[in-house]
Amino acid sequence: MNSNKPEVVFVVGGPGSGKGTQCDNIKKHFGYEHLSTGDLLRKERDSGSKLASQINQIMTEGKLVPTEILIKLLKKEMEEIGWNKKFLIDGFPRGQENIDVWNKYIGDSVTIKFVLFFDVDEETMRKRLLKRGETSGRSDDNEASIIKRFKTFQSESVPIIKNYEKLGKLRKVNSSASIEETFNKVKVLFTPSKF
Ligand code: B4P
Repeated sequence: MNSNKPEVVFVVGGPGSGKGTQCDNIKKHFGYEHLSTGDLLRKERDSGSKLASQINQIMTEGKLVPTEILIKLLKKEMEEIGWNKKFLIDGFPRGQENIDVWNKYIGDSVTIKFVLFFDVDEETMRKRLLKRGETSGRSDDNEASIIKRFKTFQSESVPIIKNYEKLGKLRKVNSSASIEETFNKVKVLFTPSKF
């Protein structure tokens, strides 16, 4: 890519679709910096900041945390890592507000390479999240929160994913198979011959 701007891949998909799992692999194989929006928000919540209880309540309800909170955390992290890197932004964007606030604070200062979408049915995601919930201690890995997270995904995220598809920016990977099989499909998208 002929630009000095940092390169960004947005990574989207339903809760439990394998975003974080595959980002770990992409980071190892292709040298990207991996920023998980969920992890950034959990870190802020656990820091005991004045936003902690608000963030915790919203996440447990499966809703989206106000983007103004998230974007500050994201921008700070990108600046600390260094603006000359390649970034995977995992769990972003999840709705139109995410996009609008991103455009306001970051926008043209980076190049969006593509939007990677992990597509998988709800039943598979539900099973994965409940299994993770046995050990994760996450306040949102339980049956009631999962149902709400699916609703938020359908109402907020699906419309913007469809729009990226229309714009030709979307790279869709079915992630219902094993982690290894899914990563084999992901690898193809990150090989230079695709660009
Ligand atoms: P996240 O932390 O992003 O939660 P997630 O959707 O469950 O994804 P995660 O990456 O953790 O899980 P993965 O699918 O890899 O977000 C949590 C909350 O934070 C949101 O609900 C929201 O409140 C807030 N938030 C986050 N981003 C936001 C934003 N942009 N704007 C506003 N609010 C935001 O993996 C799940 C499980 O499946 C794992 O146990 C994994 O091992 C397993 N798994 C993955 N792939 C598998 C495979 N192929 N086979 C078998 N198991 C697999």
